[in-house]
Amino acid sequence: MSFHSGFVCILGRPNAGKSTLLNALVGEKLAIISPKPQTTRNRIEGIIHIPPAKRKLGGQIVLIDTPGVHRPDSSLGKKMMAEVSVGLEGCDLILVIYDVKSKTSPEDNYVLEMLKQTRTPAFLLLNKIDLLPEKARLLPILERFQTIPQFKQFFPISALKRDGLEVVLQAVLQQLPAGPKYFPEDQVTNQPVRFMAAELIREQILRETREEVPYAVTVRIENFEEGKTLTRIAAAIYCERNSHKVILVGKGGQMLKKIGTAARLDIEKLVGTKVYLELFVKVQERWRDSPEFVDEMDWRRQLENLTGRVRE
Ligand SMILES: Nc1nc2c(ncn2[C@@H]2O[C@H](COP(=O)(O)OP(=O)(O)OP(=O)(O)O)[C@@H](O)[C@H]2O)c(=O)[nH]1
Ligand SMILES: [Mg+2]
Repeated sequence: MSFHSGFVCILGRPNAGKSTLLNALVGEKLAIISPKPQTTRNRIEGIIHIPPAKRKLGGQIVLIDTPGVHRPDSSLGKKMMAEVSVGLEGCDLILVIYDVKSKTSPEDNYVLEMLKQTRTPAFLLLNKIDLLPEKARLLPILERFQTIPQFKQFFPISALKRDGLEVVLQAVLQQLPAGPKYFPEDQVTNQPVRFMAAELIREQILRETREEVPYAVTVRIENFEEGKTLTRIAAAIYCERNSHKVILVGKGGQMLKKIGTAARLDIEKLVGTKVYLELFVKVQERWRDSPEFVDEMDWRRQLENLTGRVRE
C-alpha cells in the first residue's frame, strides 16, 4: 500500500482547541494548553507516524499548530499572526477547528478570510462535542459553514476526549498525496527542548496568574546544562511592570516557588533527568510593543543567531 505524506496546518480562533488537537494526534505534549485565549504564540510542528495496517493507509503527517486568529494590537500580536501565515504557506491541507460551544464572533470571519486567501483544501473540525448535550445542536453550525467550497469534509470531534480522531487521521491521509517520509520515525517535533522548557514554565504562569499578567509574560532560558542525571536550567521571566513582578514573586517568594516546582516536574518528564530550575523575574517595559524584543524571543531566530555565530 502506498505511503502518503504532507504538511497540514491547524487554523482557528483563540481557545478553539488547536494545541489540544496537536498533542492528541501526535500523542505527546508538544504544545502548552490553557483555558485562556492566545496561549500559543509560535507555530509548533508535530510529526505523526502512521504505520500502514489492514485496509488502512500509512504515512506521515507534519501537523502545524498555530496561534489563535485575532486582530493584533501589539508587536507580539502581529508576530503571532505572521506565524499563522507562515504555517499556512505551502501546506497541503488545512484543519479549521471550531469550538461548538463558542458564540459567533467577528473572529470567525477573520479565520474564513485567511482560509480563503490560501485556496488550500480544508476540513472543518467541530470540536468540544463532549460539551454538547445532543448532536442535533451541530446542525445549525454545519449549515453556516457547508456552503464554503473549500471545506471538503466535516468532522465532529472532541480533542480533549480523543473522540473522532482516528477517522480524521485516515481522512487526512487520504487527502494527502503519495510522498516521502520527511522525518525519521523517532522524531515527533523540531522544537528545541529548551524552548519547550520555557513554554512549560509559561504554562504554569498562565495557570497561576490572571488578568493582564499572563499576557504580559514571556520566558527565556538563560542557561541550559544537560548532565547524565541532572539538568541545570536558569530561566528569566519577563513581565512589563513592577506590579506584575510583585504578583509573580508573591508573598515571601511563594508564587515563584509554586510556579517553579510545578514547571520543574513537567520539565523532568520532558528531559528524563532530575532538573535544577532557577527562575528570575525581570521587568522589560512594554516589551509586547517592541518588534525587536518580540523577535529576539523567537526560538527560530535565537537558533539562527547561534548558527550564524558558529559560521563566523
Ligand atoms: N471540553 C473540551 N474542552 C476542550 C476540548 N479541546 C480543548 N479544550 C479546552 O479548551 C481550552 C483551550 O484549549 P487549547 O488547546 O489551549 O486551545 P488553542 O486553540 O490552542 O488556544 P490558543 O493557543 O490560545 O489559540 C483548554 O482549556 C482545553 O482543555 C474538547 O474537545 N472538549
Ligand atoms: Mg494553542
